[in-house]
Amino acid sequence: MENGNFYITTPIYYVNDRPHIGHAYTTILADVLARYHRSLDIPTFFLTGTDEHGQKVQKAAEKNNLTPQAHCDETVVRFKELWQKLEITNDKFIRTTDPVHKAVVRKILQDLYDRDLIYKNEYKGRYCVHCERFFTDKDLSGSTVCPEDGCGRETSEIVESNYFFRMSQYQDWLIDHIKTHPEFIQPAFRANETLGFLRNPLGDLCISRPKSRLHWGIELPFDSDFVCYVWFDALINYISGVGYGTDEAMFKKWWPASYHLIGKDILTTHTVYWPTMLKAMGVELPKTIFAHGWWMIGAEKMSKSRGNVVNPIDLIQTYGVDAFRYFLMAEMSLGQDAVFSEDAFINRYNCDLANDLGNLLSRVVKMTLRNYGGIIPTPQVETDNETDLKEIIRRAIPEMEEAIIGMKLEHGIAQIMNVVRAGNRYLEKTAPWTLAKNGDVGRLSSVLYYTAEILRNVSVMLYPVMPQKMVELRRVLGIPEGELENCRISDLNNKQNVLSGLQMTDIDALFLRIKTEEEAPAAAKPAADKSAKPAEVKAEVLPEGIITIDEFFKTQLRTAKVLKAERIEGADKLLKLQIEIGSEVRQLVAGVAQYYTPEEITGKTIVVVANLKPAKIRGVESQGMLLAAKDGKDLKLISVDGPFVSGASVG
Ligand code: ME8
Repeated sequence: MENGNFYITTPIYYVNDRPHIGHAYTTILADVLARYHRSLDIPTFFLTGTDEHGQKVQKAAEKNNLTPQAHCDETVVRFKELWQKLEITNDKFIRTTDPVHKAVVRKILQDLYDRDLIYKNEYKGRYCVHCERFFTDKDLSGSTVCPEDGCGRETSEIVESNYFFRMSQYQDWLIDHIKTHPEFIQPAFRANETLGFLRNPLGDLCISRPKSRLHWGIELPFDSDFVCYVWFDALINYISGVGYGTDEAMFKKWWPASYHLIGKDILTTHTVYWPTMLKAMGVELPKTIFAHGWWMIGAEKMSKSRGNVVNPIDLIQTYGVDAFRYFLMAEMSLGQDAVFSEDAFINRYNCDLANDLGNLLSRVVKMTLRNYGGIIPTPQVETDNETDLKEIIRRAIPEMEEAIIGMKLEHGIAQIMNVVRAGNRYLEKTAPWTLAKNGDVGRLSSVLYYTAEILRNVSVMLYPVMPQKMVELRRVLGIPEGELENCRISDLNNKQNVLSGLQMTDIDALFLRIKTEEEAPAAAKPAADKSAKPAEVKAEVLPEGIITIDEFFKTQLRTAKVLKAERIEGADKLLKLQIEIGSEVRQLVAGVAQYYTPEEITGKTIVVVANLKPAKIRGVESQGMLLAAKDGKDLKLISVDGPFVSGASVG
């Protein structure tokens, strides 16, 4: 954000494919990041679009008896409609068949040709039609099948004249740029992959296709017998989409891009072809190319060619748009692969959304309706409980900002869910139902007010992830219509006591709990969205003692930092610990006093079960359990290998 602005892009997807969860993921991720930046008052531009030239489109159009353009016009709708359903807020949708884009590509080609950075030569090599890539003998290492990850199709030998971009001359410069700009390729291990690729001599890049073989592309301005290679054309969308060559003021405003979000499958094109192309054009490089991992089905990448894709529309219809967005964002650790399963989806939905968030809202609404006719009271008597709670909320805001800027979105979301859980514990602890029974309106007013205040803060912080549901939640809190979508994180700290006097409305459930077959074996489980069909969840019979991965993940393991430890009088095996889990501070009682002194354990980063029902141990409340390995008389705490944040998920 050198110019103070935030410009984010997704890959432009092949218009031929039907969008699946993988495409939806990158686009939702870009949308969530764009929305967060807007909510921090940072001028933001978000570009997505479709890649429409090349052999695959030409072939598909021929098969359907359509011109390639008519075929693209028909298929692009799949993406546009899905993005609309998913509430994607892109500022522009670029198609590589847009006349403006085509003109920019031709201008760039002509300029590079005029400066002898593009030349003609005869080419002999093997070609993969599917990937539209040439491969040298070295790339193929003796084989004839396409080496692209997940492809493996037979390549064919080709001899033809073509135009080449002098990419090889930028090899040393590129290596140096990557080494001196650690933020350029993220996560860092992906930079190492590109550097590994650059250990071999970099060849020049074939940037043309003879029309005799492929006519569906942008014609080279200096030779009408050829069209431009689809990747050379496609990458240019990132600059043509923000005014390069047509609107200098716009280009200056948004370029260099803050993030090109991509999947790890297209790392080389983005971290080798694209920077060298920009260098040749004399254009600054994007600040960061961020390659996320893959959604997998079992051990395989989800992809159309493997025939294992999950259609986002089915999930949206069954569980709703926001639950789908939430799951994708919360489940994948940015940069790593993640396995998709409907069981994991339901599990997360039930734990986080129906139980934690939904229950907190239902409880406060019911209590406020019963005791105040739904009008949120003004807090009267405050205690340490409120001070602690306010502190939890206050700390969550910068932590969320940090998570966004550090591209640790799932961590930021986990922190917000910790705030929600702290809200539920606050209700348990302060027991407003007892306060109401005893007529303690001084305390009751505060408890209901601050629970609503947690929900208001959560609604702002989760709005970028679940825009529809957070608006619904805000409507229930009585926030005026005009302010329902006014969810600016930058305003959160400034707005205090805004809820008193607002009229809450009743709600059945913000997220209806989904019953799994284990809970209701004979009955079909109700769908989250009343109008939608229930999803299939099949109970699997497992050998005794074996659990599924989803059962394992019901246990929420988190890193925690021990802030303070003390002995418990009369219990020589127990220590009372104050631990920090992300933004939350909890008390834990642990049977480790014979192995660790309070001084030894303080400061350690340990692993705890974070979703254990609180229990009283020797009259002292314990909100969770730490993990330790025990062998006879020896006990050692389970910890992480080196310094680490608290609140991170373990698993
Ligand atoms: O490569 N998991 O387009 P494409 C996660 N047109 N993300 C996935 C995924 C999966 N299983 N499958 C696909 C192209 N994606 C070119 C791009 S850009 C100048 C040209 C996402 O339709 C991910 O972002 O094959 C991946 O990089 C992209 O879709 C590939 O989309």
